[in-house]
Amino acid sequence: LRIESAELRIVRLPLLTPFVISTGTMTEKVFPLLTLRAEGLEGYGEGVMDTLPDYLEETQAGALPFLREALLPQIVGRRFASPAELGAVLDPWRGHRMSKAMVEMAVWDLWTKALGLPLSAALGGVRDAVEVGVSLGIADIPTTLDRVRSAVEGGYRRIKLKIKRGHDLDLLAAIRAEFPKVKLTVDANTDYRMADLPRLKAMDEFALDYIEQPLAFDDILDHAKVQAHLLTAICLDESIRSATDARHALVAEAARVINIKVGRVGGFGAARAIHDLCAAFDVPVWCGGMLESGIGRAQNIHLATLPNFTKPGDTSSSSRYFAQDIVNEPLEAEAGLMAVPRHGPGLGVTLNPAVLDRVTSQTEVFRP
Ligand code: OSB
Ligand code: MG
Repeated sequence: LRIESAELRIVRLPLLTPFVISTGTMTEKVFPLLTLRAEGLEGYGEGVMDTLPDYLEETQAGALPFLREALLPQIVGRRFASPAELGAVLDPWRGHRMSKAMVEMAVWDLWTKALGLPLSAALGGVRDAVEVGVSLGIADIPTTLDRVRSAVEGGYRRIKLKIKRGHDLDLLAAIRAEFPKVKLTVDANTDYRMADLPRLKAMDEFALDYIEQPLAFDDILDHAKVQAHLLTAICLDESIRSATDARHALVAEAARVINIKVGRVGGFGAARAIHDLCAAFDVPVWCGGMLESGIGRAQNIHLATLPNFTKPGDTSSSSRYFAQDIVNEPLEAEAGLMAVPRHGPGLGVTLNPAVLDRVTSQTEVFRP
């Protein structure tokens, strides 16, 4: 595959409902979208970095010059026989895994389109639909109860509640009173400290499937200390930025579950390596999300077909987030199952150019 050109857009999609987590509120999903062109084909990569470093360190402001000045000039005009050959270009650069993921995922899309295979098949996926749940932002208890009710009625396979210190135990008591049996998890997005151990221990009585990322994004050791005191499993999200992070967490027993986001860890190669490592440690994984558009959702769904994705992921229906998506194919869950998009090989979704142009705020094209 010779990469003939690259196009980098900044896309802005308004959210139907503001999404509130412990670190802040999102009212609009702003993301970079990379298109690579080769041999009459297009490959897509949706970036998950935010405008500000409120989830992890990487930002769009840092990613754009890195892509523009370093990565894309090393990619455009060059030949790659497979995504594995990208390591020589991507690996020498420190960090920036979200930017690297955009390039890597776009090459996987191109490569599998050239092979005529669904991306899931080339990855080694074993299912044609994946189990999904919902991630519910922070809201008052009655509003959250309404949202849980509608998600359960919609057939979603688990409910994840965003929590923060002081918005946790009362909320859980109220949800459990009405839904004693529903598969329930919480996500703190790093809001807790070691001193909050009693509060975290108090969550053991709510039969949660796991507590996601209670402590700091860069603190695996303290998660191991907390995990040793809890009956409930800890799940790491922000702390797992690479296969090395996953190895540290597994060896330290810092988590009994891991959330893999392909856009966070550097692409499908790294995501699969983390998946395999977790399987070797008998630790189940699930596929997280970052409120992605249809391109990022398709990336996530293909990844989640790998065998050790045994817990429901966060890729719920696109219509829960956006009035109109940038892809033509509806990505809607039915009875808690999201079908793998198969409109052609690769990611199996197609862009809607009219919608995309309307929501693009900036476009740059790169040629050899
Ligand atoms: O921690 O998983 C997270 C959204 C933005 C930033 C971080 C997270 C999330 C979600 C949303 O939980 C998952 C989704 O519906 O895409
Ligand atoms: Mg999370």
